[in-house]
Amino acid sequence: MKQFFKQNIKPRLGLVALLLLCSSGMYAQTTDGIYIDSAFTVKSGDTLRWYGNVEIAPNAKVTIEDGAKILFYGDTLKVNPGAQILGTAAAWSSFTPGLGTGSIVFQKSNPNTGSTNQQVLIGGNSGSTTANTFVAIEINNANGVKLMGSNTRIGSSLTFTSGHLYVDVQNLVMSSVATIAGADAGKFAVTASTGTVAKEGLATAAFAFPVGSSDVPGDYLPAVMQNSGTADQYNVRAISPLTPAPGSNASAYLTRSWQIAETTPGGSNVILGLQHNTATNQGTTYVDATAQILSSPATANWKAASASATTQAAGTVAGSSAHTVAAITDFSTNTYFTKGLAVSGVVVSAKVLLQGAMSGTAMTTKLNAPTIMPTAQPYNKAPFNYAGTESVPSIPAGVTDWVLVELRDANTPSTVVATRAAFVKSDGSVVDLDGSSVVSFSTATAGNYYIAIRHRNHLGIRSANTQALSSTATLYDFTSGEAQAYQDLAITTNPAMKDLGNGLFAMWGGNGANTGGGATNVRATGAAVVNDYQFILTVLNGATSVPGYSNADYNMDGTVRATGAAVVNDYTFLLNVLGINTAISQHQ
Ligand SMILES: [Ca+2]
Ligand SMILES: [Ca+2]
Ligand SMILES: [Ca+2]
Repeated sequence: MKQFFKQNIKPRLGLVALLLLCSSGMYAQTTDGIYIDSAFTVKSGDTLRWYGNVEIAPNAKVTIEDGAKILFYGDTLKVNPGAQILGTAAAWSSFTPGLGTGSIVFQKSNPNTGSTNQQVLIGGNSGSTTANTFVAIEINNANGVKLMGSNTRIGSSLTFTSGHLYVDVQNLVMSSVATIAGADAGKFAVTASTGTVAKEGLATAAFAFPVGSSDVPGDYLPAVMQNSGTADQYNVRAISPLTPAPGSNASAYLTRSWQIAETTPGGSNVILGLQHNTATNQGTTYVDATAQILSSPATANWKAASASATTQAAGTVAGSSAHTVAAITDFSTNTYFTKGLAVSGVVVSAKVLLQGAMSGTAMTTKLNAPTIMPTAQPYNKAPFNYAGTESVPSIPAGVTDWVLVELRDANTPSTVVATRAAFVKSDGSVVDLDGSSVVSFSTATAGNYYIAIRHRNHLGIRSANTQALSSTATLYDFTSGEAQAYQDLAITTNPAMKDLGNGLFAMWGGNGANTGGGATNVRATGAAVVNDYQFILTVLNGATSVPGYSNADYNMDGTVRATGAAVVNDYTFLLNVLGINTAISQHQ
């Protein structure tokens, strides 16, 4: 950019030359560049015209008195860090940067050249609240103005007369008292990249962030905020496409969203109004009348923004497609907002026991102390082939192992509607990744399902009947009776679960050979694919014992063995599972 200026600034006019042009009433007709490197004032009532590019030096002081105006017809206006733009010269020692009505108007076409180029504003604001603050800016260029190189801060006002302000990767920062006027569906701040419109010290006075997309004309997405909590700076951008993905109900969503950040996390009490226009892309089943404001942190699914998220009112945002939500307290957990129908989600609260891990009336946690089990879900291979990305930084306390939880279709229970990897704890409770919550299926809709539980070396089970599932948890306890699990009457050798004899029922263990013909039964004889004893020998590969997380570790103590005392011998455990039977079969 520096090179650009060096090629275009000729001659460099100093204070004397500019004052001469100004005071003489003969406005510059040249399109040559102008370099301002000292104090310079536009008097109240005067209108100055700049036809070429302008650069304001770090030590320059440009005063635009109230009622004065600079019409900028050049292509690029650059303010260097350290330069001062002042609203009044009345009190040099006590001025407030940026306050006043004197404005710089970005205007095209250029009467000398006919240029209608988009103009560039390099605002030179490094983040300081005082440096390089414009008093007032007006945009009157059909091709708009683009921010480049640095942020632009405005002390008093921004006026849209014609054309957009393209913030690109910069921030347009409005002071706590600055206002924006004239924005509508034809002229607004385009936030197509990472740049935002920021408002300092936002408090109870409503402020409209005039953001939008330029993908299609009229795609104007203003957000209005009022904050009765602790005043803070908020940065807002409208983004497209929708981020993050909303899950399976994507067609019911507005395909635009807003990203809102606060500078100091927490302490907000914000009423947020979001508006879109008919030009805005909508999902094929989006219905404005029933839409809610939804929110999401960066990586989760959308949910209703708060308890009052269904509140719909024109409220602080004018227009037919305005929605409002109140009492948002924290923008670190509500980063993204959109409009649509919330996915209510389904939760499963279940209790199961694994025969191999039983120790008295509870299960061991030997795979978790020290941690032998993986921190990522292990069901990404046959026969499960579950591609879920469930993982944790560390295994929560009390966890016995990973299990797979499935929602099965109410009419065709072999059809899996939704799947989650989750943990089973020593008391049998099946919990989500935090080690305590019920298991969430965030993209499933409320309804009747069979609940199925599967494990890597135990035979799977499913509920005897369908369960009415919703976002409200109801415990389904498989351990309390044989009839809790579906019983396949064609299987006569064994019931669906092992009767532990102490009033508890558990999933049958010993199923290390769990693919092909061996997937749904436990055996200690026969061809290798169905022979769960042969599976142990294959894992041992001649060794006496193999430590680690293995499907051949039937008693779940962290070591595979086929010899030795009964308490450490996985083969002995397998024989105990079988009892007098040649095979134990799965009822699922
Ligand atoms: Ca805050
Ligand atoms: Ca098997
Ligand atoms: Ca073992």
